[in-house]
Parts: sequence; structure tokens; C-alpha cells
Amino acid sequence: MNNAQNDRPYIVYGSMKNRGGRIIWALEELEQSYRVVDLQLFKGEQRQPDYLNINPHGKVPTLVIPHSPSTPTAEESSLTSSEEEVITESLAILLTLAERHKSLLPIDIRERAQCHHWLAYCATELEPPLWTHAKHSFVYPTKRRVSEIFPSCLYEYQRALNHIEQMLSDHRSYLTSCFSIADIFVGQTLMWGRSRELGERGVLTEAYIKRLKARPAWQRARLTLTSED
Ligand SMILES: N[C@@H](CCC(=O)N[C@@H](CS)C(=O)NCC(=O)O)C(=O)O
Repeated sequence: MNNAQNDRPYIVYGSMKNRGGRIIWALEELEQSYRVVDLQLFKGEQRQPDYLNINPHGKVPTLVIPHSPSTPTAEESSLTSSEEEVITESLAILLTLAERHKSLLPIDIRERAQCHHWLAYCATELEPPLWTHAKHSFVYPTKRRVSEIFPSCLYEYQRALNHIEQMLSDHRSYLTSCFSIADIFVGQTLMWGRSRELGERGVLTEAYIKRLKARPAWQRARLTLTSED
């Protein structure tokens, strides 16, 4: 593996157990070198001062793009400046990586619009009920948890799952004409819901998840989990 624009590896704070998986998977698809820093979220390592200096929101994932020793050309973005770059928010990181490596985004303008659609759909429709359910199940301290919210979460999540199943009926292998960051974002979120045994996925969605998990890059990303995970 290499880092086409930089001699040093990317640094990913996060892991395949959380939204860091989106970034690790993308880096594997891009065949980039990277180092994983797996913060122990349940021990509150994301709220330690050293990490808050990197990501003041105290969340994972965070991507650090190391200092590039080469002099940037005029047309290169500020991402290749001599300063180390820190990007947070998994969607922003995926977009940054795709743009930086000119990959994992459809070239055709209509297909790219579809890719944007799925990124937006995942961030605003698919993930929120899943995340709200998780927060009120085990993320928040007990006194902040409101179990009455669960039926609404499950209703919204199922609605989103049904929509995805319907949209997959066009016999495409992926959400757009080629594999893209939309498949990583939506796919990782579907795998997350599946691992928590929430919602009922249709046969097309199950086949889609199976297809994603068969990708060599996803298989390699999974290997970053240690035996303790
Ligand atoms: N919108 C953010 C969400 C980040 C997020 O909530 N990450 C979780 C792990 S998947 C986290 O850091 N939880 C620890 C905490 O909230 O203290 C993203 O997509 O990057």
C-alpha cells in the first residue's frame, strides 16, 4: 500500500467497531497506507485533553493527513500544504479522501448527483434513528436515557430500510453505476444496524450487504480488528 500524495501514512482515530470503519474501509479501497488509533470510547479516551486538542468535539472518527514533505503545486488544494491537516465528521472525511485521490465518486454528473443523494439520505434519514436508539440504549449515562423513544426510532429506521430495498430493485450492484463512497457510508450504516439486530432488511438489501462484505478492501479493513475486539 502507498500514499500517493504523501510519504507518511494517514492517521485514523476510530476503528471498525465504530464510524471509524467508514474511513478505514475507504483507505483500503484507495490502497493508502494508514495507522489506526483505536480510542477506548467506553473509558472516555475521546474526552482526554490530548485528543480534544485534535478533535475538540471529542468524537471519532478523525483523520489526520500528515505533513507533506513535497512542495505543493499551485493547483493542489490547501490539503497538501505543509501543515498537518485534521478532518472530522465521517462524511466530510469520505468526501475529502475521494476528492484527494480522485476516486470513489462517479464521474458522470447525474450519477454523482445520485451519490450525493445517498450520502445525504444516510446522514439525515438512515443513521439518525439508529444513532438515537444507540444513545438511549447504551451511549448516554443511564439518567439521560429515554426508552419511550425506541418505537419511533424503529419506525423511522424501518422506513429508511424499506426505501433502500425499493431502490435496490433496479438490479444494480451498487447505489450508483460504480462503487462509491455512498456504498461505504450507507453500507457501514446498514452493517451497524444489522449487528444490533434492528429492523428487517429485505432480500436485496441483505444481498447488497453480502456483496459489500465480499470486497477485498472491506475484508482487509476488518483485519484491523484485534482478537480482543
Ligand atoms: N457525525 C459524526 C458522529 C461521530 C460520533 O458520534 N462517533 C461516535 C462513535 S461512532 C463517538 O465518538 N462516540 C463517543 C462519544 O460520543 O463520546 C460522524 O459521522 O463522524
